Amino acid sequence: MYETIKYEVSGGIGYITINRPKAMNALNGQVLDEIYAACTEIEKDDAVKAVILTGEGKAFVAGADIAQMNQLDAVGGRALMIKGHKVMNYIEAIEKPFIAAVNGFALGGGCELAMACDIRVASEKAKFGQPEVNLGILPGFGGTQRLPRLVGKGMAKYLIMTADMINAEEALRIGLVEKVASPEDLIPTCEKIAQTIMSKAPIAIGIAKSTINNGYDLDMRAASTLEIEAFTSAFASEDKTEGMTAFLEKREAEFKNK
Ligand code: DAK
Repeated sequence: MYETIKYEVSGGIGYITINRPKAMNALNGQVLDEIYAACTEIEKDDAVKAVILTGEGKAFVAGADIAQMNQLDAVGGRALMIKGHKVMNYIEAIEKPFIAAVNGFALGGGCELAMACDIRVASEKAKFGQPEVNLGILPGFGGTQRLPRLVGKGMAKYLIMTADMINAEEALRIGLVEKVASPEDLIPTCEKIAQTIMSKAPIAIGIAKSTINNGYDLDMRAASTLEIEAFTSAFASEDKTEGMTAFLEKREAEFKNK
């Protein structure tokens, strides 16, 4: 069904693997369409409780497809940009955890895709960068906005203006990734994180994700109101009764996503 990605579900985890290794998994319109389509499946499918997004071969994603971009006029560029933003925003909107398993180069749109995920784990071989200024452009899939939110304004400007590539250790130090693993341990590390999250109350996890994402740009008063409403929704769930009862009965909770 998909040509540029692989998508499979196993043990409650949806695995999206971007699969254009000969082009370093560069994001063209088709890849973006297929990631979006996989996200539609993920959103609908109750069997999928968490997602791991990775790349085939030595790159995670080496950016937007330069060959395709080079053919586009401003109108085509704008359409591609809207498509890219739709994908990134959709990943943020789905109330399930997305973990980026950054196996190699995460450049430009690749770094932006990883930043749209909830948690990033880097292989020791990963390299991050926003090299757009080398091409006469600037980050176009949300990088000027998500990067400063993750690493601070100064470091974001440094990375975007110098186009410097940084390694996994530096990405960890500046807060661009949450963990670093050896290449062999990358997927198992992501699976362990996914399994830990999957053992918690799914409604609470989903609402926590949307509350963090939606509250981040609000002022504190509006954000606090958002949290009160979000908390109230989780408080009304059967999982809240189960979680608290299980604690008091000194047993493991069995959450039902209700
Ligand atoms: N696009 C298309 N092809 C790419 C590519 C890319 N981003 N990155 C690599 N490839 C292709 C290479 O052209 C090469 O193809 P062949 O020559 O084999 O046909 C093949 O992948 C292998 O690449 P290399 O031979 O270069 O491999 P190396 O190991 O030597 O180097 C590298 C790996 C990742 C360091 C290098 O390939 C590289 O620097 N790649 C480009 C990185 C980059 O500048 N990425 C683009 C960032 S700009 C917008 C929306 C969003 C964006 C822009 C506009 N709007 C719609 C307007 C976002 C832009 C970006 O992401």
